[in-house]
Amino acid sequence: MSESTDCLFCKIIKGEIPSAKVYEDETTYAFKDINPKAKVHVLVVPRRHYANVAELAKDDPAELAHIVEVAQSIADKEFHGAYRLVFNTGLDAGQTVFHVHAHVLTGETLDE
Ligand code: IU
Repeated sequence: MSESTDCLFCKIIKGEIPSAKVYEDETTYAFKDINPKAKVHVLVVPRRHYANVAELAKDDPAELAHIVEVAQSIADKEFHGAYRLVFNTGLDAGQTVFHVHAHVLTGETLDE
């Protein structure tokens, strides 16, 4: 599925809801999380709508690899390449927005 009309992150990607953009290219968009859990907390999302990382990995593994590259480049800039990458998957794992997103946590030393 390429787009979901009720999806918050689809609306952010289209500019219908404002966000603090960090990076964008043809396939991928990155913006600051509104409730940061680290000094730098960025969400990296594919423009195409996939509900979770498993769907993305199955349908477009190159985009998943690209999301990791974008995360790496953010951390290279913000914190000498150190970062935590989290994909919450499923309600019981804390996923609240069902448009796949990588949480990139960086900018400071993280607790274990
Ligand atoms: P989760 O893995 O689905 O729980 O992550 C959703 C994230 O989206 C969470 O960290 C929120 O703070 C964040 N977020 C946002 O950045 N902007 C929004 O308008 C909303 C949620 I709603």
